[in-house]
Amino acid sequence: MRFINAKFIKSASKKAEFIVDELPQVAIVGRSNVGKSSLINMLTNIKNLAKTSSTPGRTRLVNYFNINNQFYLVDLPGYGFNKAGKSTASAWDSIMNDYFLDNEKLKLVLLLLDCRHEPSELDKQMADYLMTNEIPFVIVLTKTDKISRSELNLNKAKIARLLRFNIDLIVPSSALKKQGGENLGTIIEEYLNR
Ligand SMILES: Nc1nc2c(ncn2[C@@H]2O[C@H](COP(=O)(O)OP(=O)(O)O)[C@@H](O)[C@H]2O)c(=O)[nH]1
Ligand SMILES: [Mg+2]
Repeated sequence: MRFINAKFIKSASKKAEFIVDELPQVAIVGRSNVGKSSLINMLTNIKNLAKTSSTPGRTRLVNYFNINNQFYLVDLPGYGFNKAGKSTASAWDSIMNDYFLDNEKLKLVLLLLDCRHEPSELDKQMADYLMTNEIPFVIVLTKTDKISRSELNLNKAKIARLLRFNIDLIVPSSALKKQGGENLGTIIEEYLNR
């Protein structure tokens, strides 16, 4: 699938503002600064569709992008920060629970991890939460332009082992080099058609 027609629809700050309609949803989660907005911009090939930032954690918004009138790509708040932008020990934030639980339109979650680092406690909480709640997800490794191919392979295997996650469902990506988009398109299409 190519993301031919992408449009920002709205930001929601609470459950009452969430979009509930006939279109399925694919959500993106990960800690602040991992590269969520950059991935959206890469996938849609629109430079500033999602705002990127080097100062994490200020906004707690759920951002909806309509893709091809086929589904919503949903940018969730980066975890590890509360509403005031202070760091917290929990990935949890009521807006995330509200979004995830009983969301019949949610077909797939992309859990983003920086390819350079071991998953943090918060990343593990996030993966556990998705598994416990039987929410389908794949892991997307971001910023692969920052390490060598051999390092990437080592880190990928390590992340799979630490999170007990199928290594075949770990997708490397680089927004800078525009890599990984085709793979993700194929995976998203597959989950939308389930
Ligand atoms: N080198 C490199 N930098 C990236 C990549 N993706 C994101 N970044 C940078 O990482 C920072 C955070 O990115 P952003 O997309 O705003 O992360 P978000 O907070 O998860 O939405 C920005 O400075 C981006 O330019 C990538 O693939 N390669
Ligand atoms: Mg962002």
